[in-house]
Amino acid sequence: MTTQTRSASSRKAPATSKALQQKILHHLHTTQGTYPEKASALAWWEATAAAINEFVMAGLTDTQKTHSRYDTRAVNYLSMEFLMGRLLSNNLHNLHLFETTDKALAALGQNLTDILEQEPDMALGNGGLGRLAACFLDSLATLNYPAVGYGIHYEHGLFEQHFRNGRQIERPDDWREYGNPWEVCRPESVQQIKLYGYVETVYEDGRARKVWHPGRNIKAVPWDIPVVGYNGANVNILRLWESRATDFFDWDVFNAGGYVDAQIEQAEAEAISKVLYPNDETEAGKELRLIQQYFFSAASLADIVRRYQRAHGDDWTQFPKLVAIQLNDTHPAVAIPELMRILIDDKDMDWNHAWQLCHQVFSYTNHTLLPEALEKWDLHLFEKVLPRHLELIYEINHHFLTEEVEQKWPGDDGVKSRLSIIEEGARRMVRMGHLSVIGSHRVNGVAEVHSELVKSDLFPDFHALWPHKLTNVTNGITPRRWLKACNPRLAELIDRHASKDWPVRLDKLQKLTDLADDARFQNAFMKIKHENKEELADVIKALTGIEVDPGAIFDIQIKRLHEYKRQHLNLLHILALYRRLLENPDHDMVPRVFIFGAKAAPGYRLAKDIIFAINKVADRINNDERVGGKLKVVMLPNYRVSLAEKMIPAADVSEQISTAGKEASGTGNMKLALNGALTIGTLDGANIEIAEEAGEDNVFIFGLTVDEVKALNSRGYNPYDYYLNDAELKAVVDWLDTDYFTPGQPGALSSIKHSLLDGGDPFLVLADFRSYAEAQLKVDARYRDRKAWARSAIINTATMGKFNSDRSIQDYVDRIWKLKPYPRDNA
Ligand code: 6GP
Repeated sequence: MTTQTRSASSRKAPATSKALQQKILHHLHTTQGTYPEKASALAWWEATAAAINEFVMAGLTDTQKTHSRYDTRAVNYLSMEFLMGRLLSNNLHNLHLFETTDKALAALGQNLTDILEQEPDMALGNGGLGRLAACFLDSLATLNYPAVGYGIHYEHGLFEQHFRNGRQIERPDDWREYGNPWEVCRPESVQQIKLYGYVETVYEDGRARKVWHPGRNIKAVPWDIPVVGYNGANVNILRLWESRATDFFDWDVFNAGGYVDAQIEQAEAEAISKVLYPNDETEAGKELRLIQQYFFSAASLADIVRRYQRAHGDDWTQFPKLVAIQLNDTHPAVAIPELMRILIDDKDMDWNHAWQLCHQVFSYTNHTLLPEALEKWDLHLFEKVLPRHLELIYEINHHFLTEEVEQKWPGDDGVKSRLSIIEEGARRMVRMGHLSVIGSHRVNGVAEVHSELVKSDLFPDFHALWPHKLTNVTNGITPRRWLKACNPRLAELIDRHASKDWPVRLDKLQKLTDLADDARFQNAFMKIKHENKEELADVIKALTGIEVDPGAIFDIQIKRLHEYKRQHLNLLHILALYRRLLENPDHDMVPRVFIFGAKAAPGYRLAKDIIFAINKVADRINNDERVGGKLKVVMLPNYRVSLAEKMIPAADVSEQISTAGKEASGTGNMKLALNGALTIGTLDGANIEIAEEAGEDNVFIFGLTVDEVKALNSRGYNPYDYYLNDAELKAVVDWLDTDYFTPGQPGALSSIKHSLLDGGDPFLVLADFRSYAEAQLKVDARYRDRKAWARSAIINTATMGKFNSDRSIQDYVDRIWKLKPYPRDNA
C-alpha cells in the first residue's frame, strides 16, 4: 500500500461530460420528478448534487470498507462547530469534476456558477474554530487518514444577518429547510443519552457499584455528511447528532388528556440540537449549552465504543492503539468523565485501568486565551444535569491532587487550589480547561506565540508539572477551497508556472518567488487581481447598492466582530482619512475602499454598536461628494464562508489588527495572504509566522508587541495619555459624540468613545492608533509603486506553503495522533 497522496495530474475525472449530462438528467427526472423546461434552479442544483453523490457515495463505501478491513487507527475529532460552507463546488473540485460538470450543464442550457449559488451554506459554526475543523476534515481525507468528525446536527446554524437602519438584526438560518442532498441518516446507529436523575450506590459481591438513574432519556440520531478528499482520495465521515424525544410521541400521556405535556417533552428533547449558540469565544454558561455538549460527546463516545467493540469485544488492550480523540477546545471536555463512566460503570473496569486508557486516548486543542471563553460550569448546575459525572470529576481531581500534585509540590495548598478542577469561591465551579489538560496526553495551542502563552500565562503550573504535555500546532487552511476553488484565475496561472500538484504541495508555490520581478508575470498576476476586484465590485453593488472603483485599493477586514479584533481601530483610521480629505480636498492618497464583513453575537452590545457605527460612517462618506471618490466604506451583510470566497480573491490589503496576545492564530490572515493580499497587522497569532515566511518587507507590521502590551498594562495604561496628545486621534474620537454620522441623534455612537476612554480601552486601540496610521501610509506608498506592490503580492502567494492545513494535520499526526494513511482499496 502506498502512503503517498497521488499527484494531481495522475487523476482524471471519473466521468465524461456526456455521461454526467445523462446522470444529471436522470436525477432531474427520477429524484426531482421534473424536466428541463420546468425545473427551477434549485431542482437543477439538487439533480447535479445527486449525480455527483454517486461518485461520493462509492468513495465513501470503499473508504469505510478499507478502514474496517485493516482495522485502522482513527482520530475522532469532537467539535461543537463545523463551518463547512457549500459542498457542491468543493466536491466537484476534489473529484476533478468541475470542468466536466460545467460542460455537462452548459449542454443542458444551465450555468454552473448560478447553480452553485443555490446551495445554502452549512453554517454550523461561528468563526475560526469551526472553519478550522472544516479545513482539517478536508486535509484528513486528502491525506488518507482515517478520521471521523463528530458534532451537532443543528437545525439552525449561525443566524442570518440583515441591517435595518444600519443596525444588525438576526434572522434564523434554515440551511436544511428543503432537505439537504449530502446527508444520510443512519437510524441503525441511534444512541440513547441520559440526563439528570440521581446516582445510587449498590453493593454486589462486597463491592460498591454506582448506578445512575437518569431523569430523562434522549435519542441521538446520526446524520452522515461525506467528506471528499482531494483527488477523490478517501471519503471520510462527518457524523452530526440530532436530538429527538425517545418515545417520539407519548400516546399514553396524550390519551390521558395531557396533550400539551406530550408535546412539551418532545419539544424539550428537540431543543437540544435546535440552534447553534451564536457566541464566538464567550462561554454561554447555560443549562442547554451544557446539555448540548454532553449530548454530542456522549453520543460520539457511545459510537466510538460500539465501533471498537464490534471488532474487539471486551478486549480493551487495543483501544488506545486504535482510538484517538481530539477535543476541539473545551466544549467536548465532558467526554473525559463520560469515557470513565462507560468503562467503570458499564464495562466494569477498575479505576486505574480506565484512567490509563482514557488518558492515552484524549488530546485537547486550546483556541483562545480570552478569559470570557474559558469554560467553567456552576457546580450545582453540573450536578443537576450530570450527577454521575460530577462524582467522577471529584475522583479524577482527588487522584490528580493527591498523587501528582502532592508529589511534585508536597504540602503546597496554593498550587493545589490553582490546579484543582474545582474552583472554590462563593459559587463553586468546574473548570473545563483544567479537566481537559489533566485528561489529555497532549495539549496544543494554534500558533507559536499562542502556544508559548498557553505555557507561560494560561497553564504555567501544568507546564511545570508536565513539561512535555504542552505543544504547538500552527493552524492551516485548505488550499483546495481557499485558492483552487475560490480563485480559479489565479489557480490557473499558478498551474502554468508552478508544479501542478500545488493543491496538495503548497510549498511548491515557492517557485513563484523567481517570477516576483518578472514584468509579464506581475502583469498577469495583477490583471487577475483586478478582474477579481471587478467581480467583487458587482457583488457589492448587488448587495448594498454602493458603487466602488476596482482601481482603488481593496482593503478588507473579515472576521467576527470583537473588541479584541479591533474593527474600531480600522474605523478610527477611516475617520482620520475622511477628516484629512475634508480639511484638504487635494489630500494625496490612493483611492481606497474599506470593506468589512462581520457578525456580532446578538447579545454583545458594543460589537453591535461598532457595526452600526461602520454602517453610519459608510453612509456619510459614500454620499459625500467632497471626498472625490477617494474613500468608500462598505459593510457587506451576512458575512459567511460563501461570501468570504468572493471577497478573499479580491483583496489588496488584509487587516489583521488584533491587540498582540489576543488572537490565538487567525486563519483569515492565511487565506488573504495566499490570495496575494498584503497584511497590515500586529505581531499577534499567526501574523508572526506569516511575516517570517513572506519576509517583513512584504507585510506591514505595526503596534505594540506581546511584551510591550504586558509592560504597558502592568505600568498602568491610561488611554487619555494618547487621546490628549494626538490631536487627530482626539478629533476623530470626539467626532463619535456628535450627530455628524447620525443626523438628529447625537450620542448614537458614543458607546464606542466611552469604551475607549472611561471604559479604559481594554484592547489598547488608542495606544496603537498612531502606529497603525503610519503603517497605512506605507501601504499607500507601496501601492503607488505598482511593481513593488505586485512583487510583494506575488511573494505573499508564493510563501504561504506552510499554512496548508495538510501540514497542520501532518503535525497533529506526528506529534499527537500517530496515524497511518490508508488509501482506499479500489481507488
Ligand atoms: C479561534 C481563535 O480566536 C483564532 O485566532 C483561531 O485562528 C481559531 O480559533 C482557530 O484556531 N477561537 C475560536 O473561534 C473560539 O471560539 C474558543 O475559541
